[in-house]
Amino acid sequence: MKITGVELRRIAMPLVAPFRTSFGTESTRDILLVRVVTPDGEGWGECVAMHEPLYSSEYVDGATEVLTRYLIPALSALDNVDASAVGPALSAFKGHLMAKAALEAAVLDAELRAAGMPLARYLGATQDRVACGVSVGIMETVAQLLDTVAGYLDQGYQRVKLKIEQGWDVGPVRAVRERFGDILLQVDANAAYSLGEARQLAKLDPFDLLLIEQPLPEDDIRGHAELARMLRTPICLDESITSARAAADAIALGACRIVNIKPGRVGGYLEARRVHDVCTAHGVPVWCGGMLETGIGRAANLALAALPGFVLPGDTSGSSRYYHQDVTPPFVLADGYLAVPNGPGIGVEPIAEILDSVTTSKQWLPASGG
Ligand code: SMG
Ligand code: MG
Repeated sequence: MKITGVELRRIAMPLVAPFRTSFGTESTRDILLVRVVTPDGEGWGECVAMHEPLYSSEYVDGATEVLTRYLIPALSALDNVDASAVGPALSAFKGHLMAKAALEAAVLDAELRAAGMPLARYLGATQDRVACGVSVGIMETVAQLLDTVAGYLDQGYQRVKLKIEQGWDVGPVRAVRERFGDILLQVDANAAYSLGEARQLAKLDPFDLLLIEQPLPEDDIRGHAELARMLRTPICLDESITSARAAADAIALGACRIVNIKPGRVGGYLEARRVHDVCTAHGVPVWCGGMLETGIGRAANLALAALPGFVLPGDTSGSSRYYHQDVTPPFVLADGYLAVPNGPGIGVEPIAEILDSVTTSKQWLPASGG
């Protein structure tokens, strides 16, 4: 297919509650959506970059700029585009994996809708529903944390992930373990610690956590390998895993025993599947991460999370965990699971009136001759 044009749309989505991590607090999600239009139909992609470059180097204004100036023109110039052509067409431009992923996702959605093929089937999914966990932010008090966790467990979430940082690690973990018994429990540090704090992190060992996610900086693979030898709790990498090759390296070096897969972080769903394949071949369990997506990104993540290597519950929570009103029909938890969409492409459509009501800006980039 030839691209007719691409629409970039910014939306502002207020979160049901502020979400605090070691790198900041998010109250309204500033999201860039990509709509690719072709003669055979259109497709949607959600960019997971955040408002500021605090989770990773990417941020929404930067993603918009690189898409507008480089990525979309390069792709729009091609006579024949499908999802497999996106990576090669954009590979000359370094980095910007989240921006690339959003564009590839939109092309893939358009291609699969035109072919009548669900994304889950295209990726090789083996399940029709996905076990869901929930990620719980840093709170003012432990009492508030316990109330929040209790509420999520009541809703059926099968696993709880606590965000940690210095001063909010062993105490909250102990409190949650003591109050809720043998629930599936894990923590995420978002790179807040250094190797010198290994003894503090080892204090988490008695609490039988499923994993500790990204304790050290993104580029510190050797540090994670050393830390792994000092902890009983398995290390899971998130920020560090930017490609299938990065996953292979981290596994070979003993830096992680589990991998969090986020399609945006690795440059798209095709690379995400390759990360899954590498990990599965090494016997490394994976799970699907989250970036506070709307229903558009969520639908696609559920398709990915239905692949056979996703053996741990992911950060794929129901729409109500994030937003009072999602831009798609809401994803609702049933017995701790979300159903994998089975319509063509990502299997859901944004609701035009809702989308318009949260839109803060819109830009149409026609392909030459489009
Ligand atoms: O989508 O449920 C979600 C959020 C999951 O904790 C989550 N994501 O490092 O894994 C992570 C964070 C990144 C985003 S924090 C604003
Ligand atoms: Mg993480």
